[in-house]
Amino acid sequence: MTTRFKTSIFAAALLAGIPLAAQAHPDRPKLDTNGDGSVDLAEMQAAKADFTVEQFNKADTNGDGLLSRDELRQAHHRARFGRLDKDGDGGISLAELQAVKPGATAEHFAKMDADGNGQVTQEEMRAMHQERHRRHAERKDRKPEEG
Ligand SMILES: [Ca+2]
Ligand SMILES: [Ca+2]
Ligand SMILES: [Ca+2]
Repeated sequence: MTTRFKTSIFAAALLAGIPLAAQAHPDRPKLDTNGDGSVDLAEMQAAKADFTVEQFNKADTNGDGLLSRDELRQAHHRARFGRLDKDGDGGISLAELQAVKPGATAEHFAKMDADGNGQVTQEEMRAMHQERHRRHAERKDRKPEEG
């Protein structure tokens, strides 16, 4: 039951991150309609009619015909990265970042660009997200109750 609940939450995050039409109902997003913990192509297309087999296969990294939560999350990150990486060279330059986030400064960029080569890779972006999640969790741990 818990897993199923988490999958729904996760589906919400995934759909929210994909700027295409045909999103599931925002109050009860449900990709995994048969509740087996994974999402197959039919379930994906039920939620997003324009989702292609090609997209599915790309997301299905282990090729078992199902998208696990992990695979969905990775697909989500990839999609996000792909939107930023306009020239598709596998790295996000400051200009590419600013094209999407005009408020982003060189300082922001430097924080993401861990190895300082002027390109933020998917790996660097993922590391940054993980770090942010971790710090967020730590902060919550440190202040169990306040106010
Ligand atoms: Ca799979
Ligand atoms: Ca690029
Ligand atoms: Ca870099």
